[in-house]
Amino acid sequence: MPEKLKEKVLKLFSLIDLDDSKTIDRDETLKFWSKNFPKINSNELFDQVDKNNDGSIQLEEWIEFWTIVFNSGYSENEICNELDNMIEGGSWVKFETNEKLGGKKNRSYKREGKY
Ligand SMILES: [Ca+2]
Repeated sequence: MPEKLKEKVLKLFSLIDLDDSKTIDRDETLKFWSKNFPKINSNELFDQVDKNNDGSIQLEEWIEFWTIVFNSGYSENEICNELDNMIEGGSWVKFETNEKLGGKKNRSYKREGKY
């Protein structure tokens, strides 16, 4: 990930992470978007980023998500503009990532319980 992009990714994280615990939870996203559809924006963020569904987003999970977005064909400028917008309190952007495809593929190859 380019350095300029990573800076913005980290900046947005630290703005949401009010108590500086290096994790983001729903209380924090609700506060972050308190004047801008807090529930909708929070749900959309957690839907996309909280891959292990534990209700909090670790810094590693956050960086991993933006790496996936960057690898999904969005330009650095596009993502930086959207991050700037969110840093100013703008709504969560639903990026289309290649994740779903990968997810399906993984599921069909799952061999749970076979061995
Ligand atoms: Ca936190």
